[in-house]
Amino acid sequence: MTDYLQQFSLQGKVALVTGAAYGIGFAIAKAFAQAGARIAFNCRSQAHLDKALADYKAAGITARGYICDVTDEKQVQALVAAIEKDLGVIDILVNNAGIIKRIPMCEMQVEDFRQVVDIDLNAPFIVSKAVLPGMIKKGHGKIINICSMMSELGRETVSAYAAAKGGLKMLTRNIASEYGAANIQCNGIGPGYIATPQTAPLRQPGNPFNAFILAKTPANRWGTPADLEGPAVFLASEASNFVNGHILYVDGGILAYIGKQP
Ligand code: NAP
Ligand code: GCO
Repeated sequence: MTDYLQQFSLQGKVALVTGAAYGIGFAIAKAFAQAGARIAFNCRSQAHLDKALADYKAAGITARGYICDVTDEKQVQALVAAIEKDLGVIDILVNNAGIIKRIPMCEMQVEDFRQVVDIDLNAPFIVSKAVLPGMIKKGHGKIINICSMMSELGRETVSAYAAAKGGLKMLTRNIASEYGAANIQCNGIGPGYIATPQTAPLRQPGNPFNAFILAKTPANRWGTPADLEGPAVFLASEASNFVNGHILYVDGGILAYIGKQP
């Protein structure tokens, strides 16, 4: 009997996970390594990079780290060239790097709006455009865009983030449409509310948002980065070769639930 689980293996693959110094990206990159992939990651801060390399090493993972701002096309092109030289042509890209600014729209400066859209939407375009030629030449590729609940829902103070993540959902579908014939699958992961530095302000003791999210989540808990590892390995592996343009929500059921009665 063939080894059924082999279809989930990432053995021999080169994966780039952007913004994987910590948080969700770190967990996904770690899972990819444990599934056999060679890992490249980037971030903007040397201090974050140095700590991340130590953290990957502590997890038994040899990851290649690079300083690169994903909004800068020349830096991204140099990043992809360096990874191809160090590890080989990129088979798997996870557009994970992202920021959020929680400001009421009428108080938000346009520069703040532009920065969120630049990192959360324009950068996935830039990085995907940089890796697609290698994937096309190789005859296969996987692109995974980290979307959000805000790809489907709005809420106060996150107008820029919701606009960007809504756009990222449609960029995902368009890459799937345009490059499916080249055997490239582009899908999204839509995490629910995950305990990372990005959501730390929402989880401060006494912040009513914490109870709010627990009431909106059937699982009645915040997600952890580890909850995203299996879904990410699935979408990066041959097991998902006929899954294309799909946003896989990993949210504990938030999108299915009206919320716990007070
Ligand atoms: P995080 O803890 O804030 O980590 C963000 C990562 O992105 C960091 O490594 C950061 O490193 C990097 N980064 C930010 N801007 C960058 C840029 N311009 N160029 C390169 N790297 C950059 O965030 P997270 O919670 O892990 O979230 C990761 C992704 O999941 C984001 O796209 C986020 O929108 C999405 N998401 C998060 C949640 C959640 O509840 N946490 C839910 C749904 C979706 P440097 O600052 O050192 O550059
Ligand atoms: C917020 C949160 C969310 C999460 C995530 C939910 O302020 O509402 O930061 O946006 O980060 O995107 O899926």
